Amino acid sequence: MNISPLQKQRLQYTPKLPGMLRAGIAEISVKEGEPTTSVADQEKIAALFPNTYGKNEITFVKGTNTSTPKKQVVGVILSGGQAPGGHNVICGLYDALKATNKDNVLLGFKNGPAGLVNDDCVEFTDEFIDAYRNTGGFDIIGSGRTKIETEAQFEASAKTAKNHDLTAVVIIGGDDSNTNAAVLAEYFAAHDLGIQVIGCPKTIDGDLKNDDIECSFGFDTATKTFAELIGNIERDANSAKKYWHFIKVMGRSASHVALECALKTQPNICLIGEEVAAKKMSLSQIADYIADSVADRAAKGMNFGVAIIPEGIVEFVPEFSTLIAEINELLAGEKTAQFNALPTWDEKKTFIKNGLTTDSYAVFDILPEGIQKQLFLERDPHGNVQVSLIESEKLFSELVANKLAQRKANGTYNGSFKPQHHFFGYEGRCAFPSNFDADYCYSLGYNAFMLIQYGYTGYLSKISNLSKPADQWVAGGMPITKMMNIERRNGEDKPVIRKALVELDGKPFKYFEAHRDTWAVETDYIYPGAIQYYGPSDVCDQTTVTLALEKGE
Ligand code: FBP
Repeated sequence: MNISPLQKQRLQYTPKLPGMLRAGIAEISVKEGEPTTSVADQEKIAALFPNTYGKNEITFVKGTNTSTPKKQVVGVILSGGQAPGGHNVICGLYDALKATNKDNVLLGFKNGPAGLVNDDCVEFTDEFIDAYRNTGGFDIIGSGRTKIETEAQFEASAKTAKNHDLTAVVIIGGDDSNTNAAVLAEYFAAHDLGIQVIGCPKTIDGDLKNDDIECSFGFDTATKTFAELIGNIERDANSAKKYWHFIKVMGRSASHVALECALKTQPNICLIGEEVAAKKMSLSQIADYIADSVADRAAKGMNFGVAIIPEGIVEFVPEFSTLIAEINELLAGEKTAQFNALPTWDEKKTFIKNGLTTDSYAVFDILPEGIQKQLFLERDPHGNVQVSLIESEKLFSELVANKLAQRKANGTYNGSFKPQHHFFGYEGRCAFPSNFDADYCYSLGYNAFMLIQYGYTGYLSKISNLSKPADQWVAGGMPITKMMNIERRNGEDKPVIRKALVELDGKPFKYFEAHRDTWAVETDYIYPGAIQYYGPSDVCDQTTVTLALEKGE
């Protein structure tokens, strides 16, 4: 196989482990901490997870390994969207498993949780694993978004586990997948199957974090990749001095990715969905906010700029969410066919006008026609608007153009506004993991095996103290139920891991808030450049600005 010189080098990279995991398997001991309770709805969560709720937090320490020797057959699953470092979780898991007992077996279930349900797996060997060390992507076994939630799926999973004599399953995923891990752990425990389940926190979106989990893996590499591209665009904007760049970045629900990119690059504008929702901002207010920066800069002779837009922004705009809900109602059931049968866009618009409330139609009416059509054409299998496909970078640049045209007409603006559009998401999800993600992921996997070896189930592999050098990281585990609460999902109360949104009183947002007015009118860009894998530690090993600010550094 032909591989790039960088990949060749990265295959040789030795990921760093937390200090307490470095002495070798024989010298990893466990220290039990306090019993845990869920973040909310304690009674309900305890009732739903009678076998796995309330367990103790645990930390690994240097000391004699007192785990019971037993042959382990572990299955691993990659779940949900790709995130840099997933391969290293599997490598860390494999290395710890084989170092404990060379007869232990690691199976990779293919294409997400469906691989466990359908019994589709592969056995890892040294040669297989070695080809994926420190590489990006999830192609080692593929990923998928199937949820194991029906009785039939649980039974099929148990059957697969029995077929292979599995002793444990490791699920590498985001909030939904780890919720699933907790449910599966409870199912296996309730049926006395002797199969443990351990989760690992993954998602580039950064919204799986809390007091225990300092960050999800992949966030560091993805934001570094996007920030490199944004910095390059800033430099182009500052060179050509003729374009305003509207850059949408991934992050389906929370705006952590946008905020981290802004902290790294100091653009003129960065929208934060959580703030838009808290201030109940309308589309028109947001457009005015951006137009103010465009006009102020134009007045200083700078007809260029950079605006970062989080992927999930429109769902945070209250009037837009109402519009989406009304459209979903309007096209429910048979009405989609009726709508599709209308031959012209004008007739479709009349149908829409008659079906929406006056307020929602007013919001619909100010949208560019391309976006209006997107709202009715791009629908998911349940008939709902696919909000993530809305080109919000184009939506906002067009709304801003309209505002500027009005300002030009009343003589308050006299600049030139030429927008360019970008969407960064897939560009960052499979990058070679940064040293941080390579080390963090390998540690998460290695640690997951230690949790298995010590008999824990329903736990998340936890590595903390992450803003410090790796030898000071702390390895341990936390019951997944500790992160859970009850939320309404598809009309039902469900136990789920609480998603972490950007906190408006948190240090990262406060820092951004204190500086953004200056960034809006000055050209105070930072150009982060490409991720560096070799060289001085302050260039290669530092993690995110978000984490540094959260830790007060
Ligand atoms: P996860 O939550 O599964 O980690 O995925 C997040 C994400 O990368 C989002 O940022 C993005 O909206 C979504 O996946 C895209 O999903 P898909 O790969 O199905 O297009």
